[in-house]
Amino acid sequence: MRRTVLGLAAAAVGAATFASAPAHAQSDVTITLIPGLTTDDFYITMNRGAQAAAEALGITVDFQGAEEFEPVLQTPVLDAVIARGPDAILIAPTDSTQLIAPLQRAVDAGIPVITVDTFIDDGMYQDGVGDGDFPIAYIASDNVEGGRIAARAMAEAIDFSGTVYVSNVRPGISTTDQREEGFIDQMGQYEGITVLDTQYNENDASLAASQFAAVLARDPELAGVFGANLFSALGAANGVRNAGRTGEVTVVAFDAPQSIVDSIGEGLVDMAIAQHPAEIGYYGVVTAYAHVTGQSVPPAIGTGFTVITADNVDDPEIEKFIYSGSN
Ligand code: T6T
Repeated sequence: MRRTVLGLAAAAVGAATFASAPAHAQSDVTITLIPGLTTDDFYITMNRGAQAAAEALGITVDFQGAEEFEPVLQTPVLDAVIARGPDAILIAPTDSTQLIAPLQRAVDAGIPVITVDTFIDDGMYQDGVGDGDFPIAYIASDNVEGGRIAARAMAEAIDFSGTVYVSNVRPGISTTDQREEGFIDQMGQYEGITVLDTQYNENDASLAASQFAAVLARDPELAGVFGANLFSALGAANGVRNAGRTGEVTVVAFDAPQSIVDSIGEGLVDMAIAQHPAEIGYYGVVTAYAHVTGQSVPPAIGTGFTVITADNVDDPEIEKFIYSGSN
C-alpha cells in the first residue's frame, strides 16, 4: 500500500515529470466506496461502475455502508474504514455539514477523500475556502440543473398553470437540496404555477405516499408532484396511483430504477431524470487512482443525465441508464 499526498507546488512540478514518463500500472491500491446507503439501486449501480474501473485498473475497490441514509449510521462505518487504512476513500456524505469533522479524521490519518454524488461544505474543493475544502474532488450530476429540467417538464405538462409540490428527503443533503432549489427557481418563471411547501419524507416511500394523500386532500386540484430522489418519486407515484389519479396528476421523478421506468409505460410517471451512477462510480475510482499514483486531478467532474419519457422508454439505448439493484 502506498500513499502519496502531494502539495500543490509538488503536483505542478510532478505534472511535467509524469507527462514524459511511461505509465506504470500499480495494482496494490485499495479504495473504499462508502455510499449514502447500501440498499438503494442508485448506489448499487454506482458500485457496478466502480468495480468496472477497478477491474480495468487491476486494483481493489470495496463497498462499505449503512442501510439507511443517516449521518449517525454512516459515521461509524467511515471510522471503521479509516481504521483499516485504504489508499483513498470515495464517499457520498449523507449531510453537507455533519460529515465534515468525520472526514477530516480520514485526512488526518493520511487518507485522501473524494466525494461522489453528494458534497460537504459548499462542494467547491481545494479553493482555500471553508472547513470542508479538503476533499480532492467531487464527482456528480449537476443537481441544480436536474431540478430545472424537472420544473420545465412539469410546467409544460400542466400547461403552465396549477399547484405543485416537491416531495423531498430532508434538508441538509446537498443533492436533494440543489434539486429543490433548481426546481423552485425555475418555477418562479411561470406566473400561473404555485409551488406549495416541500414535504420531507426521510427517504421513506410509504411516508411520501401518505404525504401525497394529505396534500391532495387539502388541494384536490393539485396538478403535479416532483419526487426529488428515488424513494420520494416512488412514494409520490404510489400516492397518485392509490388516489386513483393516474394520468391526472403529473409526476416527475428524479432517478430511474426499473419500477419508475415501468410506471412511465403505465402513464403514471411522466418523466424520469436518470442520473448516470455507474459513470460516477467509474470516474470516482479512476480519479482516486490517479491521485494515489501521483497524477493531478480535476477538483470537479460533472456526469450526465438521460431523460426518460413515453417517447423513448422503449428505445433499446435507454436500457443501460436504468438503475439495477443487482451487482
Ligand atoms: O438520488 C440519489 C442520490 O443522488 C441522492 O443523493 C440520494 O438519493 C438517491 O440515492 C436515490 O435514492
